[in-house]
Amino acid sequence: MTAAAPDVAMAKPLLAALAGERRRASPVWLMRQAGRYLPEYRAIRASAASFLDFCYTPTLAMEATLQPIRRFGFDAAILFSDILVIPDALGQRVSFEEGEGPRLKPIETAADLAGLAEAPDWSRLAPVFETAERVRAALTSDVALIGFCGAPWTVASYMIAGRGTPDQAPARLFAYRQPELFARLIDILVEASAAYLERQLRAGAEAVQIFDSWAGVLPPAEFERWSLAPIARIVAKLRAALPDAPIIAFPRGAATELGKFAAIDGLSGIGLDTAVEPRAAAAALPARLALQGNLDPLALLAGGRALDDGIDRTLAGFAGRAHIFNLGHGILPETPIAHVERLVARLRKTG
Ligand code: 1CP
Repeated sequence: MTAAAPDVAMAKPLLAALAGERRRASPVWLMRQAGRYLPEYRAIRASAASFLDFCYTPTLAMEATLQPIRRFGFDAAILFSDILVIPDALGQRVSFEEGEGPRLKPIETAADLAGLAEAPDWSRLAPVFETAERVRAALTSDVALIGFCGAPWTVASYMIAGRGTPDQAPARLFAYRQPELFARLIDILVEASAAYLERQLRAGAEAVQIFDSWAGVLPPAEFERWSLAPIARIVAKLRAALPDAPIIAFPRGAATELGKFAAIDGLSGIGLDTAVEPRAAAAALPARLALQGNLDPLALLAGGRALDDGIDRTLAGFAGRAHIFNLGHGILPETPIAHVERLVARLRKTG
């Protein structure tokens, strides 16, 4: 964010890719790279009373952030937290039931919405920024720190349903039936998310990713209104505050609408899901964007030929573009550690 930024980008392969540089070896990190597939994560997770306590305890969150870096030598660490800390900080308390995922008191009425704070309680999120600061100080000079948030549509879908669902039908229905109210919720999330990312960047994050994990359940008109436009507003706000901050968007399932997404002004990279064909994406998406992805998490879980072929096809497809190797969605908890080791070894050998 200073005159030194290009040198930093040179030293850190992830930042170089986000600045548009092509290198022989694609830098690599994996979505959800910290977590239950790691025995050392399960061990420290057991020491916190709840998942949110875990996220809000800097010593533990820092350790969870660094575990996959120590084990695999990834090119980027992603701050250990969750997208649902934003509803939590807006006053819609979040809990995580063992083995069942998140639980929130669903937002159903105008009164429920009015019960939310206008802005996050930043004191509740202070441990997240402290974690970012500490992790950044602990990383070696070649590893970048990524901060993140959920996209307004994805976060709103959990706030409305109060839990994970297969297709976010509760939020889609809410948006059809009460569009003004839904727009109000999205507005709150746009403001909160932009400010949250800015604070992560000022605390030590060097790039940010906006996870729109549920973009793909929306028909095109709703997609533009609830997924695309709010993310474009966040990017514009962040660009105004921090002109050089690298921003990645991950619109999972965007499919035919991916091109519109890639056209968002100010994006540095775009995360591609498993359904995207690398060669077609490399040919179609604007050259100014780094492309991130998109090995099938199930190929990583399966290992063997499926893994090796998947890696090789991914690399071949994105050849010629600034590329960040990643999965098409988060790593699965059953993934064998040896397969992740094999992935990193193959990427570094190919490079
Ligand atoms: O007890 C536990 O260990 C809970 C499992 C867990 C973990 C490890 C949850 C609950 N969140 C996380 C961490 C997390 N979540 C990270 C950390 C950094 C990393 O290593 O990548 C990140 C980036 C997230 C982001 C997140 N949370 C997303 C977007 C990415 C994606 O996978 O689509 C979503 C949708 C969530 C919500 C959430 N949090 C946790 C769960 C189980 C879920 C999914 C709920 C559902 O839809 O059923």
